[in-house]
Amino acid sequence: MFDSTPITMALALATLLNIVVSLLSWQRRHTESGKYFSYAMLGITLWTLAAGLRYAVTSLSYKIFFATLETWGYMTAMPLMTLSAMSFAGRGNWARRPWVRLLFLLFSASTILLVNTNSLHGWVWSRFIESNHNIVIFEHGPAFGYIMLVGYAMIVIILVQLLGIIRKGSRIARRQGWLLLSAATLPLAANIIYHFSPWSHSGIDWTSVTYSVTGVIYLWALNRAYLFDIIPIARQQLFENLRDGMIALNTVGEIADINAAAAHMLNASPGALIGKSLTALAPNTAPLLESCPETETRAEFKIESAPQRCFDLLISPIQDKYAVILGRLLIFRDISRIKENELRLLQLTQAVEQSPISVIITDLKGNIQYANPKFSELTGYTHQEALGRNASINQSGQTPRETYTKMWQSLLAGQIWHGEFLNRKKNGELYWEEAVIGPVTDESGNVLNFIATKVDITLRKQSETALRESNILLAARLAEIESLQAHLQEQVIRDPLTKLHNRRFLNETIQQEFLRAERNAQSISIILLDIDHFKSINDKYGHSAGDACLLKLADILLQSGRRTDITCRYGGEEFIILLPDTPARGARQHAEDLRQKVARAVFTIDDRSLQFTISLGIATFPQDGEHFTELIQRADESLYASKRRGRNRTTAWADAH
Ligand code: GH3
Ligand code: MG
Ligand code: MG
Repeated sequence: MFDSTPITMALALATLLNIVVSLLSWQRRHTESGKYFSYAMLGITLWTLAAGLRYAVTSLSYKIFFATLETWGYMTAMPLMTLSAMSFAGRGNWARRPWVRLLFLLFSASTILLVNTNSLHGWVWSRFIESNHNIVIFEHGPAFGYIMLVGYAMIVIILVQLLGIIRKGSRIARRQGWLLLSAATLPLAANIIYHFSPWSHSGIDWTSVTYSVTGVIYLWALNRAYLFDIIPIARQQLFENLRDGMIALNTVGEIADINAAAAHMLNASPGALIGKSLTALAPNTAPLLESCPETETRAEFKIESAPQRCFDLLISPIQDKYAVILGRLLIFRDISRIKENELRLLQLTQAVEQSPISVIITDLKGNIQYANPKFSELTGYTHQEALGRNASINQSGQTPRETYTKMWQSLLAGQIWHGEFLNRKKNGELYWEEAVIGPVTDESGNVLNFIATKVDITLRKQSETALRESNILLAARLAEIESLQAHLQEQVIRDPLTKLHNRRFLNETIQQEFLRAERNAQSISIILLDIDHFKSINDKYGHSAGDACLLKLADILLQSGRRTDITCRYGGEEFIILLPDTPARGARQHAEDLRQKVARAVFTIDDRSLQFTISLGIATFPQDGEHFTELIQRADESLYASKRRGRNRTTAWADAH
């Protein structure tokens, strides 16, 4: 009943292969194209199985049954294979369209229907001619052309999709495209030969037989070329799009693969660099590549360009699963900016470390996160002691509360604060510091830290205080000197006993008084007076009693005069009164008034009552003389006239002459 021929053997092998391919592709069903392919492979398996059985069985009716079954498999596989190719070529949206699916279903269903009903009409196979070697030639009816046309149409679609992939796809996809194309070409060639060559009537359709080879290609594609597997594509994309440069070198140091970023760094396209020796392109990589290929090496290398570029390079071995070294993978990252920033940071850090100004950085609560050496030098707290402690360790309690209140107000408002603290060192010593405290903010304006820069201003403060104190002292001294000077001046122009102005004062003022009188056409009178027999008072009562008389007389003179009168002790017990704007008559009245007051006055000295009299002489400007010396002279003459006439009297010069 069965006949095992080479062709049945080949088909058995193809079926076996197709089962394996079906199973393998089932694992790739997570991609759309993989899913269609997996279903299509079931159809192809049915096809090759049925074809094998058709050639094996001897009975004609079985042969026709299996030929019908072959069409089931073939017509299921073809549309699914077309859909797979479409989605593989990125036209998955077409494959998903209902009308496309309906069209495929119609073609398949109509074909299967025609084949299954062939016994009724003979449109597909018109005659079955039994040949030798258990071969039956199926004579084709008119509907066979339709079935062929539909099959070829689908193959054309498949080929177009594959050619599209080969033309535009990624490297991996192109390779897979070529594999699928070669897999599709073989059955197509066999089919064309079967239908259009002179041997077609031999009754053997080699199309299904070619699946023993096609199956191997599929196996290869699935296993080695990652067909329908997204992981290698994803990895390839990752490799291509990575900003880090990546180069795969083979064992002799030639570039086996290079991504766009690496090619860009070497100023060439990836295609132009494949196969080139890396050390020839970038000689400074040579020393790094000399390291043992099994070990992972990390290094930094520089490219002397303007500006200089710096790379972080990781060289790792590429090994297969048997630990055979296939080459080396170089991953490098441009760290020029990082290096630049590192250098800037180092410079700034050193500037702060070496600063003659103390610098601390605190968190938002004022806890010290960094303190520079100057801070330690100034405060006595070492870096370790200061870390984590609150900046208030320096507070002395002598800085006004409102200084801190204002400081926090400014800082929390994101502003820089400037002010002075009276702080305390670790050893308890007080010191003044001038501080500038500013917030550190991120891009969004959130305050992260505070930076305080502080200068010791103790010396300045001390000299300021000393200066202030000496200023106060100086001012006091100055006031003292001024008062002394004023006192001295008074002493110069006053008589120490009676406190009346003295002769010196008279000499200084009399000229002005006379000028004024002259200018204002006013009279001015001079009264000169002398105590009568003063010698005998001194003799009788003692010198201090004489002094007391002088004081009493001075008192009477002051009490009686006008504010504008100038009363001076002229010498001994002689007094002079300058009476501005006073004519002779007024002067005489005043003189008489004085004389009488003195004559009436009774003093008590040492329980003894005492009285004395005075003699007075008057001269008046302008009638008695033009110049004051002349007038004094005349007043003196008048006084002596009073003395001569018996004392205790007044004489005006005009009366005497
Ligand atoms: P006469 O009436 O002529 O003026 O007689 P007199 O005694 O007053 O004579 P005279 O004017 O010449 O004498 C002045 C005396 O006044 C001499 C002197 O001892 C005395 N005398 C002068 N200055 C002071 C003084 O400051 N204190 C006292 N106690 N006596 C003085
Ligand atoms: Mg006298
Ligand atoms: Mg006298």
